[in-house]
Amino acid sequence: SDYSTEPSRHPCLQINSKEPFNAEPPRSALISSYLTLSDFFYKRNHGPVPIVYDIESRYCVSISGLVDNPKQLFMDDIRKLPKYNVTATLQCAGNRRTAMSKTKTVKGVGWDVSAIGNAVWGGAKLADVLELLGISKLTAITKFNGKHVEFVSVDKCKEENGGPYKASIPLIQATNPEADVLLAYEMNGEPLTRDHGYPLRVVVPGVIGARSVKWLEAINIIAEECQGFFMQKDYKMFPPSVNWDNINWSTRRPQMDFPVQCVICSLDDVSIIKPGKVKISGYAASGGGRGIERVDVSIDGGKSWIEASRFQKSGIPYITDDDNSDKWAWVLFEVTADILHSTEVIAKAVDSAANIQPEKVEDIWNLRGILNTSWHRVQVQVAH
Ligand code: MTE
Ligand code: MO
Repeated sequence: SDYSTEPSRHPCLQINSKEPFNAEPPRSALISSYLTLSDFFYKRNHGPVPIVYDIESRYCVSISGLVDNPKQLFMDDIRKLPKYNVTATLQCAGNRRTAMSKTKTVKGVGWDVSAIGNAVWGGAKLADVLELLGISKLTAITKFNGKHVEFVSVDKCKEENGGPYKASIPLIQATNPEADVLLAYEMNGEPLTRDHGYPLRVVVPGVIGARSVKWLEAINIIAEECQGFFMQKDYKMFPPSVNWDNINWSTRRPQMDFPVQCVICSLDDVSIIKPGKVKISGYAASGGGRGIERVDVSIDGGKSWIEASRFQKSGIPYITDDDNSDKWAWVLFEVTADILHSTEVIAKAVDSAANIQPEKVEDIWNLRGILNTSWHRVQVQVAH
């Protein structure tokens, strides 16, 4: 593969893998604003970043498969559809993998806590695109029951033996306007950057990042879920008893929604502080459009808990699952506590379906190191 035409990146990023490029921002960048700037947004690639030419005249997405009239959509056709701005958090299923690996080694690129970001994605709704082909939410139930929509990229990756990255979602989700699945050409009001999928990417809100295919080339309506590597041989959740000798990939479904997550970003794994008031802040997010009901913080290793305040847009109080809250987006949280002795600080969240996080990473250990949503713990050492 050829990595000679990679885009330039912000020097603050911590590089977890150079080729393909995988990098995350420092923790502090995540809580500096509700929307993550694209420079600071984690980058998770499986091959070289493709260069897509002739955006206005030649670049197009072909839509085919189980449809009577396949179609080619040019950028102009996509821009002509109603434009939606959806604020959605994208999180890699491998976020916090490095911490899971400390229990027992897992396979995969290491990530600290910043394989996550929150952006306003601008583009057309996939539901509107499919409507152009005569596929509505209703026909998805009647004529196309159980079918999937496959997204195929331009990039080439070794896991697909040099073929393109791909993934699929159920057609019923793709045709549901309320699921807000986008073909996005903008991120935070600017054209997508090359790292994030220029000129066009899929954004599937509330679902692990792996399904939001970048550099979109084709959409296929297919009878069953996509048979690609990242759907069938990766991004599946296994119990701790499964290892590389006894794994049977076909026994598990591809992971879609992400579970409730919460991370402290104002402190490092180990921080040395002066005794006194400490601001503890970070992010919490859940999948499937579930809001964050509560964030609990402990400054005594989990013996007692204080409720943190939650917010999205500053100044506006966050109300869980309210019409004015961004349902696909994270909340930032904040609490100030008096810390006088060295201790363990912990944060955990509850989502609007009352889902909670596992206490110990050991209980959810899995060989691919995905979905580490265990209570986030940091050590604070008080220097007198
Ligand atoms: N799409 C393509 N074409 N190639 C990829 O390597 N990586 C996926 C997804 N879409 C990937 C892709 C994964 S695993 C994640 S977590 C997100 O893109 C990361 O998106 P980002 O780099 O914009 O943060
Ligand atoms: Mo990912």
